[in-house]
Amino acid sequence: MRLDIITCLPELFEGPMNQSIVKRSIKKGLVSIHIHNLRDYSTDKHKKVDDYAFGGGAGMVLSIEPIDACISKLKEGTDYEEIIYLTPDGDKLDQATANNLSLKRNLILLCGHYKGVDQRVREHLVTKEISIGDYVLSGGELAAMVLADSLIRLIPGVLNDESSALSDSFQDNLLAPPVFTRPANYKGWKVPDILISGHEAKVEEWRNEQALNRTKKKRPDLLK
Ligand code: 6GU
Repeated sequence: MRLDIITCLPELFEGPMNQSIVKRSIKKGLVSIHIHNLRDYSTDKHKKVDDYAFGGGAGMVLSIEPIDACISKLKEGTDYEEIIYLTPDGDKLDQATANNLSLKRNLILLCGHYKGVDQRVREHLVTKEISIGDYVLSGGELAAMVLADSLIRLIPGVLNDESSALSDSFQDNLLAPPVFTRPANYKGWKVPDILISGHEAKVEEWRNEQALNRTKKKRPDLLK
C-alpha cells in the first residue's frame, strides 16, 4: 500500500509513523508513506495556504489552489483508488471501513486544518470523507494517523500470527476476550483454571463466551 498524506504540519507525522508496527511494515516493503507539505505547493511568496472565509466569520480556510496542485502532481505518477479528506463531519470510521480500505493499493489522505478546506475541494477533488469520532480535533493530522494505523495493521504480512488482526475487538462485531499472562497466581488473584488446562477447544469456547458477555455488558449496540 502506498499512502500519500497531504498536511501543513508534516512534523507531526515523524514520531507515530516511525514506530512499532507501522515502522516494521515499511521495513518489510508492505507499506510506503509519503508526507507532503502543503506549503511546498503554495505560489504565494509567504507560502500561505489559507485565507479568510468569504462572507466573514472567524477562522481561516485552506485554499483550493495548493491542494489541487499537490493532488494533480501526485496523480501524474499514481492512480489513486480514494482521495480521503479527514473531517469531523465525515463518515465515522469503523472496522468494516478499515478492512475495506486496507485492500486498496494507493490512497491520498488530506488533512484539513483551522476551519477546514474550501468546499470546492470536497466537491471536486475528494472521493471520501472520514471522521474518527464525535469530537473535534485541532486538525486532521491525528485522525489521519489513526486511520493509517488501522489500515496498515490489516495488510497481510504486517502482523505476525500471535497478534493476528482476526482476534481483535470489533473484527467480528465482538469485543476481544480478557487475556492473562504469568504469574498464574499473583497475590491470590488467579488466572481462570480453564486457561491453564491445556484444553484447546474449551479455551476457545471460554473465549467466545467471554467475548459475547463483555460485548453484551459494555457495547450492546454492537450486537444489533
Ligand atoms: Cl477527521 N478531523 C478533526 N479535525 N476532528 C475530528 C476528526 C477529524 N474526527 C474526529 N474529530
